[in-house]
Amino acid sequence: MRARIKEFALSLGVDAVGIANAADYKSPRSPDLQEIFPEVGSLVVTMMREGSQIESPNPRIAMSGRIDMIEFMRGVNLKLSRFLEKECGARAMGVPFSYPLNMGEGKMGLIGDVSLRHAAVAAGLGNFGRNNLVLNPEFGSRVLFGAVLCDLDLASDPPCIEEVCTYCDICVEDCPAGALDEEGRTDPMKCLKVSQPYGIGKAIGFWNQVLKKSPEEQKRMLVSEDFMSLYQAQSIGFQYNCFKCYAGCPLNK
Ligand code: B12
Repeated sequence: MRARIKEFALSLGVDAVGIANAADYKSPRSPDLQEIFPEVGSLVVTMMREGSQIESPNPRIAMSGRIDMIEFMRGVNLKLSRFLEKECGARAMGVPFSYPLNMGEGKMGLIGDVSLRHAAVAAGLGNFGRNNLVLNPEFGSRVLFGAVLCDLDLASDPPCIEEVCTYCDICVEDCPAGALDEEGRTDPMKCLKVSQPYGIGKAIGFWNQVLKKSPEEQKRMLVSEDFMSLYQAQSIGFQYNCFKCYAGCPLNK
């Protein structure tokens, strides 16, 4: 059955697929998988290489490549879930590629319901590098992951034992926010400030300013580039303006 599942996933156009038994998924800060799906047995983890679009100095072109990837991976999740349910007699649940995220206290959108990096490691698709991203031996760090949980009890693929990252530190030097300075940890606030300039922090600051201004100044603020950009970011979802911690990774060349 695992061969059929993998063959189907690859036929959808993903670059690689791995399987992890739920017992091998270990992500200490993430919620238990059983809280999401009590009968969970395995994770089918898919991987897609990101294209050259993220190298564009034009942030809209770079982000548009990411939006296409999100749409594509959402389609993969749906088709794979349907395959698992119709052809394998399983129950299946797709994992959000990025969002929705739990915005509750202590989480604040920084911890996914399933950690796709830890899922990828458990499915043998790679291991963590200096940039705290999961690197794949064939494609390097320019890869994104998706996953579907199912109640089949499948064995995990063999772990990736080879050290993929060369610890050249180019990712650390390339990070404009200094978010990777401490080894083994990404500073989320430093990262967010640069990578999502029209994220929630900017929105809070903007509306705090609006409240303090005169009616005339408020009118001007509502036609400013800042407001228009916030409006756009809110209508299309999270918007990344930075891809530098993996775009310059020499393993992608
Ligand atoms: C929230 C989130 C963020 C937050 C918080 C990041 C964080 N510290 O986890 C912010 C906004 C900062 C962020 C930034 C980015 N993200 Co993000 N993000 C997520 C999301 C939605 C949840 C992550 C999560 O649950 N983290 C909380 C827990 C799991 O982290 P943790 O327990 O603290 O574990 C961390 C450390 O302890 C350490 N770690 C743990 N075990 C080990 C083991 C070893 C050996 C080492 C060295 C380190 C290490 O690394 C972990 C990650 O920092 C995932 C999607 C998903 N559902 O997984 C995408 C995801 C992780 N993001 C991704 C990407 C690509 C990015 C960005 C490049 C932005 C962009 N342009 O796309 C940057 C990269 C920043 C970086 N270099 O770390 C990809 C990563 C793909 C990959 N190849 O690994 C994911 C998986 C999305 C996807 N569908 O593919 N992200």
